[in-house]
Amino acid sequence: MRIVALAGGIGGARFLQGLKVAAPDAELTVVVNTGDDITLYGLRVCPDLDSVMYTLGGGSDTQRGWGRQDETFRVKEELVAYDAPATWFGLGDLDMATHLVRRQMLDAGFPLSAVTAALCERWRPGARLLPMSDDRVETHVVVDDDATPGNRKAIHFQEWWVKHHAALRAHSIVAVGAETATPAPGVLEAIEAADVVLLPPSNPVVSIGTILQVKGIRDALAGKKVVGLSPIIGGAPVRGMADACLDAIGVETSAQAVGRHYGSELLAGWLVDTTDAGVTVPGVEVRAVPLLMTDVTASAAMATAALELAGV
Ligand code: FO1
Repeated sequence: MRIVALAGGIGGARFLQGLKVAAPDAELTVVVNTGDDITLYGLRVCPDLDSVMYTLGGGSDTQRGWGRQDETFRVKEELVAYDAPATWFGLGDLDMATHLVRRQMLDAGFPLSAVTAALCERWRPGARLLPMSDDRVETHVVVDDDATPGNRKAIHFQEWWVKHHAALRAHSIVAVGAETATPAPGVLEAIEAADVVLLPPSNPVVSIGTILQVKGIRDALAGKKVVGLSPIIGGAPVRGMADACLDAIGVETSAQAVGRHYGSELLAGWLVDTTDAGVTVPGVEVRAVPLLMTDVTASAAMATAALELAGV
């Protein structure tokens, strides 16, 4: 069976661990959001690609959800001592090697998809990881500019998410570059060949939503069986701050609202948690199953339920 998943970072990575257990013989391709990517100190950091790669490769810090296990932050402490900019973003010492290799390959002219494949030679995630695009797409958030009251400014998503904990009201969220970006090599072909496409419980706005903005991806999904899993349980995001993102696009933070936001154009099936049993999405088959990814067994059960709902 050929499965394609569109994934963001932490929630997506956790679900994919369960999917690998639920469908060990499936050919799995993961199309990963790159809108969170940020350039710092000349290094290109790709949080979602790295979260998926480390998590499926067995090297992630399962507590933090991002970055490496057994990580240290000595370089970061030195950057703080130099009062360097952006030290609010915690670059770990082990993680740094990934960014150095990526920077070197990008500078040598390799596209992000080739860099990702090279990094996965080491981590062996047990799935093919594809960036949604080799073109630069960066999510920026429009917030009030306190320096000039009444004016607004756009800040990088990571600054909003990590430095400000998404506490600044987001007037809009813009995937800069999405309008001209093209899908990375293999993305459209993988979707075309898929028996099923899954939308893990990633952030529906800045992860799944960003991937869907890359030209051609939404159209490629039109003819496919797509099943999604709600990242919202009982009116709240399971982790992260998807509610702040949903507010920015005027979508209520509920399993029903997110399902309807994706809509029947995209979804054939929508899995909600048992807390949200009774949710309806016009034109979409909805089922209620436990959606808390407390461990890989729980994630595997969710993945099985999603594949069953897809009828594969
Ligand atoms: N998230 C944080 O909350 N604080 C950090 O300092 C931080 C550093 C970081 C470094 C590398 C990386 O790949 C991810 C990192 N993240 C951090 C997580 C990141 O902001 C999120 O994983 C996604 O961008 C949002 O899904």
